[in-house]
Amino acid sequence: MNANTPSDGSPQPTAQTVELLHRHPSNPILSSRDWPYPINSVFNAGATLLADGTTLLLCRVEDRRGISHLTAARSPNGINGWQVDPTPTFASKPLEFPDELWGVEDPRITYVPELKQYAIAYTSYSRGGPGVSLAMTTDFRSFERYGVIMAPEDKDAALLPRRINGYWALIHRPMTPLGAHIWISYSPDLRYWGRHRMMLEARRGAWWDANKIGLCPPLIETSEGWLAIYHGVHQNASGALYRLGLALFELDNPENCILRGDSWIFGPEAEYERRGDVRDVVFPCGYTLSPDGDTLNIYYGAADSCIALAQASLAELLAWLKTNGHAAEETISTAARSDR
Ligand code: BMA
Repeated sequence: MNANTPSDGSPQPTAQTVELLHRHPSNPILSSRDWPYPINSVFNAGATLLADGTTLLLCRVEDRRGISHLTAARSPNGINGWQVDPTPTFASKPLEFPDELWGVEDPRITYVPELKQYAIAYTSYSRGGPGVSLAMTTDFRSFERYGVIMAPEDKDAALLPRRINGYWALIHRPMTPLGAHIWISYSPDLRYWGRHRMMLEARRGAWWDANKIGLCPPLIETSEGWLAIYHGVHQNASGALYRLGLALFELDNPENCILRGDSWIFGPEAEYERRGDVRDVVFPCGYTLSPDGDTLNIYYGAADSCIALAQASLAELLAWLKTNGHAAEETISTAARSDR
């Protein structure tokens, strides 16, 4: 039992004495003003480091019809000097892929060494609601689309970079009668998916992550487990508040949660996070790891209007989780008791 676990099982506040995610002074690092063609907004970007050290962001761009597409922006340092593709890099193709009728959103990029390709899991907005689609690429110029791999309503998906016990694994967030929880599914070939398991449950009641959670960037592989940065959506009288929390999962069995933090670690505070098309949203879809092997560069959409950067130490995130986290059953039983 963790030092913070209360003896009577009641929810206890955990002290957050340190800032774990540090906003970059250049924030926001990209907005509609930087775009080479007219758009409404640019936010929720997938991220990866290319072989030559270039940071590539695959940005969700909402056009002036309300339909989103993805456009690549490249920078030598991941902060400024962005070269934005002059036209949409990955636009929906509703004639060939009807599930993309109302656009493509919120990409998560995973480099897959076995395939020597990048996998992009993204939301395809169909008549039936948002679903999860997959595309593969080597260069972010041409793409092989696999189409919808998780039927609506489902989103917030990312592929793991390697097979788990012989199977590819996808994290995603289906809406089910049980609620909006994080699930994992497995596939032998990236096309046919099964063995669906819930891996992290939204809490209930007054919690910051009650009722609706979703994976943010792809899971981060560490020697201690897969680290998840996930969002919780707190509904209150003025709308929804998107904040971020941490959880850690077993390396060889990622559906098993080792630790989950009780408090959120990052929430909307800066002006560009609090005001925009959708107020009070921080929504990362990608990260890169700096050459020091510890600094995470977390790229997040702010207020559905621009892209910002926050930096964190991987070692500090893990240390925080060890001190402030609980084993999954303890958290779930605490949540179960607290919502009665
Ligand atoms: C979520 C997603 C995100 C968006 C967020 C806040 O449901 O659709 O794309 O940033 O809502 O509007």
